[in-house]
This record gives sequence, C-alpha cells and structure tokens, in this order.
Amino acid sequence: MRDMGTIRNIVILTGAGISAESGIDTFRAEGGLWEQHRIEDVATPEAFERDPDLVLRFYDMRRESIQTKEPNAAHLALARLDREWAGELLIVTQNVDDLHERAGAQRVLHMHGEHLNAWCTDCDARSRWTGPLKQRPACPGCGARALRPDVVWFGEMPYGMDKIYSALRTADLFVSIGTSGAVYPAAGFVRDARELGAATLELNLERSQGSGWFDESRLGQASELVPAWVDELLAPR
Ligand code: BJW
Repeated sequence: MRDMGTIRNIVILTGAGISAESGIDTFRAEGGLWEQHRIEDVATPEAFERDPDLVLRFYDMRRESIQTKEPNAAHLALARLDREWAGELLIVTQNVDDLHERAGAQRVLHMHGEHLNAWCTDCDARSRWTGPLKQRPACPGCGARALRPDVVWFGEMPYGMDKIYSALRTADLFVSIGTSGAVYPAAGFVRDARELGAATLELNLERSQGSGWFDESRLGQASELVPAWVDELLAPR
C-alpha cells in the first residue's frame, strides 16, 4: 500500500453492505429475494412497463422503510472524514438511501439515484418525495401522473459518470466499501482507478467479485473496519 502521507485525493465507492448494519437489506445475500423476485427482475424499465403496480409497491415499501433507519458507525466515520479531509474527496454511493447525508457527509454522489426523489417522465423534473407513488400522484411541477422512483435501473445510465471518472483520474486512493462488485459500471472502478495509478483498498464482509484488483482487502463488518481505517488516515504523522 502507498505511504499514507502521499495521499491527497480519495474516491470512496459504497454499496449496500455499508447500510446493512443499519437494518437495510443487501441485494445479493442469501435470501435476498423480495416476494420471489430477484432485484435484476424488478429493477428494470421493462419490469416497470410490464407491471408498474408491483414495481411501485416494491419501491414504496423500501422508501417507507429507509426513513425509519439510522446511520451506523461506518456512515458516521465517512462523514468525519469528509469534514476533516483537506484534500479532494468524493463518496460515490450506489445506495439509494440517505444515510450518508443523515450522518453529515456532503461530498456524496448517488450514482444509482435516490429513494427520496421522484422523477416525472413527462416534464423531466425531480421532486423530493417521501410518500408512496403507487396511487399515481400528480407531478408537483406539471400535474402529469407520470412519476417514477428516481433510481437507476438495469440498462439505464447511472448518474454523474463524468464527475466520477474525472475524480478517478486524479485519485491517489480508491476505497470500496460493502459492495459485491456484481454491477457495472461501479464494479469496474477499481480496475480504472488502478490503471490510472491509484492505490486500491477494499473493506467488505467477504471478498468481492473484483477482489483481485485491490492492493489490499480487509474483511469484516463495515461498522468496525471503516472507523478504524478513517482513524488511520486522519492520525497525525
Ligand atoms: C457487508 C456487510 C457489512 C454485507 N459490512 N460489508 C454483462 C456484463 C457486464 C455488465 C453488464 C452485463 N449485462 C448487463 C450489464 C450492465 C448492467 C450490469 O452490471 N449487470 C450485471 C447484473 C452484470 N449494469 C447496468 O445496466 C447499469 N447501467 C449501465 O451499465 O449503463 C451503461 C453504461 C455504459 C458505460 C458506462 C456507464 C454506463 C445500471 C445498473 C443499475 C443498478 N441498479 C440497482 C438498483 C437501484 C435501485 C434500487 O435500489 O432498487 O442498484 S441494482 C442493485 O445492485 C443496486 C445496487 O446499487 C447495485 C449493487 O449492489 P451492491 O451495493 O454491491 O449490493 P450487494 O447486495 O450485491 O452486495 C453487498 C456487499 O456487502 C456484499 O459483498 C456483502 O458481503 C457486503 N456486506 N454486510 C461490510 N456489515
């Protein structure tokens, strides 16, 4: 691993594993099915077209549930890093919950969208949305009944790709936390970062699919690994 003293620019990728200890289910754990549907079968534009009620019910349930959850020690440690790190920092999260923000982090990019936003496919406006969508409420902007969850489904382009690749180009360190490495383009960031010269570190319960691309893998619970790593990084030297 690169000498910590030479690190200035950091990109952190987070996935469902960082929110697992807050009580939010991951996608690919054993039993990670929702009413017998795999996420790959519900989170697609085709599924929404085929059975919008089913898909909206799935998201209404999860939107309601995340509002009862609290950030854990891993979110809080990243928020501390965000406050105290003088160099560039970008927390790219695949998560659609708001636990990074509720922990106090500001430099956060939601590449797969956000549960608490609705997107009007008629006027293209995004609105903050905390209630259900299944009853087809009207868009606050244009009145059309064309709101969908503002999340990125399979086959759709993730958000913020230019900003992410630009941060990866100047990153000295890329850290991946709580993601299985099963979903692209996020799963390819480690390889990109490494080819662009960054050191790479994985903090996960188990080895991810791209584990071989990391310089170092630390295995365990995010609530323990992340605060320990942040302490290391912020320790005076
Ligand atoms: C802990 C822990 C604890 C547990 N502590 N750790 C064939 C090959 C390659 C690619 C493709 C392909 N066919 C299709 C594609 C592309 C496709 C894709 O990747 N498909 C795969 C299935 C192969 N990707 C797309 O379609 C994406 N768009 C795209 O590619 O556009 C074109 C493009 C081209 C070029 C550049 C850019 C773009 C869009 C992907 C959208 C994903 N959407 C979802 C749903 C979001 C809304 C919602 O939440 O419902 O995003 S799917 C779901 O998976 C969600 C997650 O963000 C994402 C990743 O899951 P994550 O976070 O990794 O969770 P898990 O459950 O998989 O893993 C959790 C990990 O945590 C595990 O490792 C645990 O061990 C660990 N863990 N507890 C620490 N306490």
